[in-house]
Amino acid sequence: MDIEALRGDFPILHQQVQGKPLVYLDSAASSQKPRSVIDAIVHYYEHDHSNVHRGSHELGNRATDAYEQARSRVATFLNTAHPEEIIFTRGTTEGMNLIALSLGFGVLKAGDLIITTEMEHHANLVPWHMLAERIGIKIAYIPLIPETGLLDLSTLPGLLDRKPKVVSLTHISNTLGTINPIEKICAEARKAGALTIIDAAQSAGHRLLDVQKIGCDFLSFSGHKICGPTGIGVLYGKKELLDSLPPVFGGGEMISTVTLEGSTYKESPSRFEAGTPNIAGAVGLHAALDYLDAIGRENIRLYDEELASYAWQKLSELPGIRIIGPAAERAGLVTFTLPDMHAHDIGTLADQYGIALRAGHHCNQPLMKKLGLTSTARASFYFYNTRQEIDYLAESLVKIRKFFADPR
Ligand code: C6P
Repeated sequence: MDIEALRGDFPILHQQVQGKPLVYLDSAASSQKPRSVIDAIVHYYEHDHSNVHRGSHELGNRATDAYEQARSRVATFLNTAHPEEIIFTRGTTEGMNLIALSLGFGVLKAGDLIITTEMEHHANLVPWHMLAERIGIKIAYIPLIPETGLLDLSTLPGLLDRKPKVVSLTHISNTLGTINPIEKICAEARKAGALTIIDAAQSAGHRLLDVQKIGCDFLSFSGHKICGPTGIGVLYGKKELLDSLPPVFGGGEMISTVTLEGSTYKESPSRFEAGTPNIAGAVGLHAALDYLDAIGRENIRLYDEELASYAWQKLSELPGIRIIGPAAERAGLVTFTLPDMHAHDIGTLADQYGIALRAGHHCNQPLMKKLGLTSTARASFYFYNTRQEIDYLAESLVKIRKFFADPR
């Protein structure tokens, strides 16, 4: 990969912040956007915008075509059996809520067991907590081994013996960088008769994802983390399951008939897409997927992992640093603490060097508690980052530590 050429595609990267060249190490929170995505959105609004699935006019048809082509493009990206298995959402969070609530409306009842893990983002915890409060589902967790940052999968057979209705977990941890063996877990869960849901927020756009190979029933990701715009995401679901599940939002476009007495609903994906969707977002996402596949997702995975292991090695040299998560086979991020420094101080001082890090609990409060921490700093990488940026991060952290110890 020609990283300098790729960096040239991202207008935002070429600026100074705090008087220093921007070093953007926060792509796990949200990635930056290449020119082709920005142009696709501008082109759509300048030429083709109207509402979708409604108009009998030229612009309505163009917008509908663009929206449905985006759906087909996502279907190819994930290797789904049908384009109708793609539901557009606002992002991973909405996708995880949509499937949890739909199951909660139609399938799950008091006492039913859901299995998830101790490393989940709140997007895969809070919806289940809400169903526990409202309908009395039970939740059990695959434990995290704090020393290795891996799941303790020796507990899985015992948990599956309890006949869970759903197994829902993250593919890649946004804090640990752990890559979970989702194919294996889905296969075991399926044998036990459970539905499987994958949070792919940190893996989509960073590696090949083939939902048929993974063998999951549902999978959710966000466009904004993979070079697409904010406000657009995807929930994949197996067609026969989606068509049998109740809708969550009601309104325009998702109905077959409405009378004053009640409504009947279309099949998927329409039954889950009430109201005017984010058409420009879908167009931007389409351009993002084309962009990523032109680079090659396997190339991106290898480069991400190379940067992560380089960063791990560089940052390990800092006295007293604690790096969280597995030492090897990790995704493109490194999360750490420095002695006697709050993560927010690290983030604020790194910003003075032009470096964008994320500091906090990363929407992983139970994970933080398990690790005995309240917050950490995180550097996360994408294909537009370089080893030089990691060197600069390591040098800046040395200066930050010195300054913090003696601010004079
Ligand atoms: N993690 C991070 O900085 P949304 O906000 O819906 O696009 O994605 C939610 C989400 C769900 N699952 C995982 C594993 C995630 O990492 C995220 C988003 C960001 O780590 C913001 S907290």
